Amino acid sequence: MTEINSVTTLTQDGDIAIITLNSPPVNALSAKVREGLYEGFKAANASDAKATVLICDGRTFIAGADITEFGGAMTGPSLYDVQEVMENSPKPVIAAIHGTALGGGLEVALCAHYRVAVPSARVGLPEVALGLLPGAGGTQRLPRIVGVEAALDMVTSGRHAPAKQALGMGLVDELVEEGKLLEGALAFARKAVAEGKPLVKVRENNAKLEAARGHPEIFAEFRKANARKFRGFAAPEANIKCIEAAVNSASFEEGLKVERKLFGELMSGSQSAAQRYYFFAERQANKIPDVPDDTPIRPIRKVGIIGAGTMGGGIAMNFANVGIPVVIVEQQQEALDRGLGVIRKNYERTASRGGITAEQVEQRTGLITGSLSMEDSFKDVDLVIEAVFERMDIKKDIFAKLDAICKPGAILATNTSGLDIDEIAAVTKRPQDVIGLHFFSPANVMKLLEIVRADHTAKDVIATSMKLARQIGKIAVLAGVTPGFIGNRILAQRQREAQNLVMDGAMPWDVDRVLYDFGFPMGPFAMGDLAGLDIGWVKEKSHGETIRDVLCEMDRRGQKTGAGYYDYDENRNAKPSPVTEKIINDFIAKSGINPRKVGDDEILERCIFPMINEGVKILEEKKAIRASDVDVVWVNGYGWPVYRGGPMFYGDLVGGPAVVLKKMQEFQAKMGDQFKPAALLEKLAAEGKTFADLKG
Ligand code: T1G
Repeated sequence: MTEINSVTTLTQDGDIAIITLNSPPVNALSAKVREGLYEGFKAANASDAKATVLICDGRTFIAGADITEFGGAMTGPSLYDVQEVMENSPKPVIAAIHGTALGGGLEVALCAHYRVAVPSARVGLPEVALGLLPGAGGTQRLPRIVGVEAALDMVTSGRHAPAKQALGMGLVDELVEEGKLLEGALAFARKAVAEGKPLVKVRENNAKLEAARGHPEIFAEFRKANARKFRGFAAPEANIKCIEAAVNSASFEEGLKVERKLFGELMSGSQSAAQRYYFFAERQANKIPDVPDDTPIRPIRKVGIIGAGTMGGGIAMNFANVGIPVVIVEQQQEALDRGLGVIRKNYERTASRGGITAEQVEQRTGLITGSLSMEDSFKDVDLVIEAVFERMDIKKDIFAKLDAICKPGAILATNTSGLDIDEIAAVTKRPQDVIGLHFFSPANVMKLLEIVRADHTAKDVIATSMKLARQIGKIAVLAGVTPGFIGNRILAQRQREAQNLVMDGAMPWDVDRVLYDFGFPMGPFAMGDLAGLDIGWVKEKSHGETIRDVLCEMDRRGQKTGAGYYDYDENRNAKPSPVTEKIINDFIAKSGINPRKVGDDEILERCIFPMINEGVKILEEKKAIRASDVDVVWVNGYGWPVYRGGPMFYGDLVGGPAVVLKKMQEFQAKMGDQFKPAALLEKLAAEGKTFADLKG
């Protein structure tokens, strides 16, 4: 065995050379790994071996370039150098893939002459998720193997294709037995030598490109079909342009030049900086400083849910989806039947779209049972999640009962979206077992889970909840007990200003347009119309005190009544409403305010900057662990465009605490203390710090 460097060894099995990488956690293409590959292949090429196998130790094949090195000075051999010494090897090179061959990892594998994989492996070019594109020939080699349409899908979706599918697309040449990757790769190498298999250089396969040449409609249709999905993002279009260049360029090198140019542009842009920041922010959110990774986990084998409404039903599906049985308790049979019926319909709809099989529908609905009695059903559950009306008295009554019914060690969770969990926990004799699990509607779809730590919540309850969140496919963020926790508390700032902007003269559709153009899926007024303006509205108590009251009194309750802030046509397309405009103007006139022209910049800053300021307050009060957690909440739970990183990252993008402070002070002077800067914001500005430095 030759140790090429600290992460690479070269061994030989008979007449086959084996280059093994071992650079945890994911064999990313760091300078060390590139050096090991380059020197390893030079040595193998010069040896008497008849073929070379590239394989990785640890949990995965190369999962891409080392993102932590981006923006730093490049040292040692480049990825191109590595690819050249592989592709031009005088003997067959076989890449042996397990785990995930992603990004630069797949681009390296595409420079091997052959690829074998275990069935559990996945391959993909997910650079678009980092606001980038495959910058090591991936956009030029991939379409040469899988064709233009499949390549467009893979580089713009960033999806990880299962090995079996990759085999079907020609990305992998053979599947070998699970757990026997090296043996399978060596056998393939020996067969290649024995049969004198050609040294296939993907870069020379032009057939699939020629088939697409002269068919620009392929790209036009793809752009049209995905315009809505790619809205605001720079990377997808750059990826498409690279595939187009692969088809239209006279040579591989020419296409590679286009790829390199567009890669550089994306890499130096703010969108990729935001998306790379976000990649690590999501992984940081898992880490709770005072809850070590080895904190014991309570087993969750059975879950109880109180309430079969929209939230309860959606929450139940998350557990059934991963094979955990759930019992839902309701007060009336009719409500229970309705709730279980909605769950089945949701699964059947997913099955009708090919998302799951009919058998899985039966399997999952079979795991969800109903009951009218907590006493009968909750004695043996490991976790109960209460998902009933947002009324403190009801929740306290339920938790007092749960305290008496549930076994010792059961976790008692509430899905409240902002009530005081310490007050709820105080009605039990086991506040250490009480925690907030705040799901977002639709709970079976939305990725975010705000896990709320109350004063007495035990560390193993937190650790168990964080782990369970990953198990059910959620991105969890830990929050402290404060009204509205992280997400809703910040949302209240934007909602308040949206309403105030209308009172100052902006129309609802102006505010919505600015936030839509900023990148949100929709603005607050369109969102209100979608959800229904009468949520929490009580007809008997309504006396036209707010614009919403007036709209509801006129039965303009949103999309469901064909009118709300907007007027809706039969296809629910919204258009600004002269009726609403008159209601607003009358309302303003009555309130004695002089309306004025409100510019787009003011709309944006008045909606966004108070959100950043509130994020600072939440960290100041230690209700969040780090600034990036606030961003993970908003990107995953409230539609903040990931290519702007999140409210705190955006704060740094627009110039940092000093800029946000100055604007808040301007607004405070003009409009009042609702814009009062957080003390910590003043401190950050004074110390020249950034929001990214902020820790709770
Ligand atoms: N670079 C550096 N660190 C990485 C990394 C990477 N590419 N991928 C993962 N990590 C770290 C991660 O931060 C975490 O660290 C640990 O590994 C485990 O990750 C030229 C330009 C591979 C599917 O986009 O999608 O190649 O928190 O918690 O859930 O064209 O990580 O433990 O300290 O996510 O099992 C393209 C990114 C790069 C793949 C594993 N590649 N990674 O998921 O573990 S750009 C990617 C993933 C590129 C070229 C271009 C996932 C995973 P820590 P994890 P996981």
